[in-house]
Amino acid sequence: MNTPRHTDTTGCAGDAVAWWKEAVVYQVYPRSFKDSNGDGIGDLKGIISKLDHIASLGVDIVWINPVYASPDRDNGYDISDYRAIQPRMGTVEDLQLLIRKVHKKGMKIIMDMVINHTSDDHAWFREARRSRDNPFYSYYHWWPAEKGKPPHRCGFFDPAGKGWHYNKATRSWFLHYFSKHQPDLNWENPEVREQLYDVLRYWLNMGIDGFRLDAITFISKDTRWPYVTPTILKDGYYGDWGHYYAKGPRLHEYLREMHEKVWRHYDAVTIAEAPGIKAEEANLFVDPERKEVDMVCHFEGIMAGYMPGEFKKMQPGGYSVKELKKIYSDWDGALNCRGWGTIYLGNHDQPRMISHWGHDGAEYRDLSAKMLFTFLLTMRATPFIYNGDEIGMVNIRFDQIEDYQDIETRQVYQRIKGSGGDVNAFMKDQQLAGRDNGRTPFQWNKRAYAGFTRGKPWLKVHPNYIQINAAAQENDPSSVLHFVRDLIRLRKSIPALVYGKYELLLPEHPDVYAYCRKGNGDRCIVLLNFTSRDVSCPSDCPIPVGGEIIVNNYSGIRERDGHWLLRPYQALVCRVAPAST
Ligand code: TEU
Ligand code: CA
Repeated sequence: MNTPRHTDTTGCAGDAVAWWKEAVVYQVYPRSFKDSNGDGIGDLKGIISKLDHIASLGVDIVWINPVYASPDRDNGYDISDYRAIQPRMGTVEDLQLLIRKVHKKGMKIIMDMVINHTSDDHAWFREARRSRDNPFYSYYHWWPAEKGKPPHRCGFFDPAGKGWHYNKATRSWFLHYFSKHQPDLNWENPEVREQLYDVLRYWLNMGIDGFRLDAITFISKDTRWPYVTPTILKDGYYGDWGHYYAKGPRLHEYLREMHEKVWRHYDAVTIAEAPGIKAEEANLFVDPERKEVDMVCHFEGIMAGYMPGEFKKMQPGGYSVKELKKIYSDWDGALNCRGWGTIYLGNHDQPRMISHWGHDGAEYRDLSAKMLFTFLLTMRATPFIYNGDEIGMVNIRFDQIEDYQDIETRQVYQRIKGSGGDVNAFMKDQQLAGRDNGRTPFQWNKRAYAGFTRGKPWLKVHPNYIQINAAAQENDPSSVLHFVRDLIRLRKSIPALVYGKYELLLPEHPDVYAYCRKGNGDRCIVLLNFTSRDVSCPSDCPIPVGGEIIVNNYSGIRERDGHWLLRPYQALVCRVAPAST
């Protein structure tokens, strides 16, 4: 698949063909995908046993979340040995077998790499915290006690919201943007950078095809440690924190160095997880001339509808379709002719796609899933499918804090409780937004624990697995699963759906997201009703005469008074083939 399938472009230098632009990514959350040995935790052998399912979708890249040695405080996002596989996940041999099998099926495999921080159990940190003279002390960021208290920084997963933790032996605080078990690495130290580049080469040499770079926008810190006003650095989660933390003075210098020392020597794809990055900054990362990374996963789309300055609290009434259109159109506009985008509607840090953006009640569950997949797979960006979404999995909505395993939910609960906040409101918000909603075990079939494990799963299985599971979807030609497969095939057969220009239609329509994808005389018009109501598409809605409907999640199209009438969550794609233009 290194050779791109398509040769036509829009004529922009930045739209040059590349295999990863034509790819569809499938994200596997290994812990919850398939358990092979009955310990209740998904593992590498489990993934291997389900590769047929993945390949059957027609996806090109498999991204696996971290499987390195880790005390698992944050499900692997706290690495204690960069070159070892977490024994619960399997062995290096299992990984090598997975790589071979994925390649044999014509797909690529990328790993998640967490290099903003390590685990506090990593040998570097165990040394570092012993004394200031230890050679590893300078691998991390410290604030010495003789300077008084450190200036406030956020610890996103800290029960007090604090990003500095005091270490007695060194009489200093260490920095941790996430939990105190995840100390931030000191990228100012060239030895740290060399060590990390070596880790990247190690896995690339083993046959890995690239990386998703976790929280990479946070690696550079302003080590003059300026006082930052609380209005900029809110204790709250989604204030402006991201924009501050993602603006470290040497960030782009580090990314260019990484490119020069690592990526340049491999045909690897690099995807930067980019919290805090706005559309206008996107090209600083992905403009090919800058030689930094291939793509970024921004947060603006996924955070639409959350209350600013609050911890993952949804706005009453949810997101607005107009806001969504603006965000995605701005990103497309910013990248147009220069960089290349990504699109995702869910991942392991988010609630389930259908519960978040669609409707998870029985009546609209499948319809809204199909509409959302139509959106995901017809935009001008590399689409990321999160495992389970293709079979229509939805939020579990726990009502007890004990059911949650996620460090984020648990710590924020402590924070709110400790400060006398409204824990009941928080529990309600978590039913919509909590990360564990997206992490419940994959629902394979209607056997015990949804066929995920022979033992007891590490996180509860959604009770709806009897109806919603891969086996049932497989047997139903009208299922979400079949729809997704068809859409992926369609995206691959129509170059305009990959490289074609994106043009927003009906910008003022409050419910319908409509756009056109154009390239090489080919034109596809996409109409998406994001609501559970019948809505009319005004007469200026340019359904062309002679167009062919190539996607419809209903069996027909309704018309009233010369207007198209879109049914709840209806998705239509109309193609005006090259011959008829
Ligand atoms: O997430 C980075 C990040 O910015 C998170 O704070 C994210 O905003 C949050 O999870 C949303 O609720 C990455 C990983 O994807 C996440 O799973 C890790 O917990 C985090 O880094 C720390 O490594
Ligand atoms: Ca297991």
